[in-house]
Amino acid sequence: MPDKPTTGGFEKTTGWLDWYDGPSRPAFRLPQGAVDAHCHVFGPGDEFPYAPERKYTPCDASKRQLFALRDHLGFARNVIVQATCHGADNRAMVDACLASGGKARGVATVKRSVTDQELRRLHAAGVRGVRFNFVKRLVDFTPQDELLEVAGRVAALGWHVVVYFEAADLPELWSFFGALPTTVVVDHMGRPDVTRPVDGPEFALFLKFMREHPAVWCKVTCPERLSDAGPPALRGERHAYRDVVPFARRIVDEFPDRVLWGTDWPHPNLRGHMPDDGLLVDFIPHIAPGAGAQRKLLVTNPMRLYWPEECEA
Ligand code: 0GY
Repeated sequence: MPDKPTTGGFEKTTGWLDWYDGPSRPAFRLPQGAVDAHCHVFGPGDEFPYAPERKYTPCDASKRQLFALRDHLGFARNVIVQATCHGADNRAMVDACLASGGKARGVATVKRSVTDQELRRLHAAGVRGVRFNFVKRLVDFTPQDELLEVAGRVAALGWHVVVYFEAADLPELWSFFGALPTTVVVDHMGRPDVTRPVDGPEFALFLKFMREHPAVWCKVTCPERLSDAGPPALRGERHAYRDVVPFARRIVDEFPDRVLWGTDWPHPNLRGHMPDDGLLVDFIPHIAPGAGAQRKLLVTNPMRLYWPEECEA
């Protein structure tokens, strides 16, 4: 079969920049049991409507398309993260987790008003974390006392908190993150400005943050969002997003037991270009050279966080 299609020919509806159809087959062979620990499902909108308060409208990206991509790239499992365009309505994510046959776990968005019964229902569906989003272009403000209360309730279920913020906002969020009573997972390396030096003060602050907080983990994800250099200029060159490599590699080298990786498919809210997910997988050996680091990044670490019952004590 040629490299495409991977999506089974399902109809796509556009409303935003469409995700990349027919991703290439990665040259890098993922280790057995690899987890795509950051991806989304969107809608379909007529079944799972988008939130009225959303800041963007994505193209539909269904669970079947996600599972087809998983198999095409060579992943065994997914962690499906609730995106802001679905607000605190977790139905599409939960539906995908339930349909995955145990191959997907989820990260939800919940409000202070969420009931204990609903939290238990989410847990039974496979949810193991909540996401707090501080990116101002994506969400309206939520008071920190409300977030702390939610964090306390989900920590009791053994869940963690995923946080998404811009690097410039780390200083003001530092003490709040430090006060969270459970594991904290930072999305996309805290969005460093990769045009600045990897040894510069901004990224040094992020490394210090991880050093001083052993419960903080990091997703070394989204080179396509962070890169200034962009995808490969030359056709056939598979080493994309070179300017992001030193940042991700620094984190993987120093914190090999606290890193996760994911595709971010279907790459919501992205301008400029849509990444080839096969090329994104080929980014991995550049940031995690060596089978040991790759195994931790792609298998051991996400399994510890999302399928701990399958890990040996
Ligand atoms: C991502 C990144 C983005 C969007 C969201 O929840 C979201 O809408 O996270 C972004 O726009 O940077 O991880 O999907």
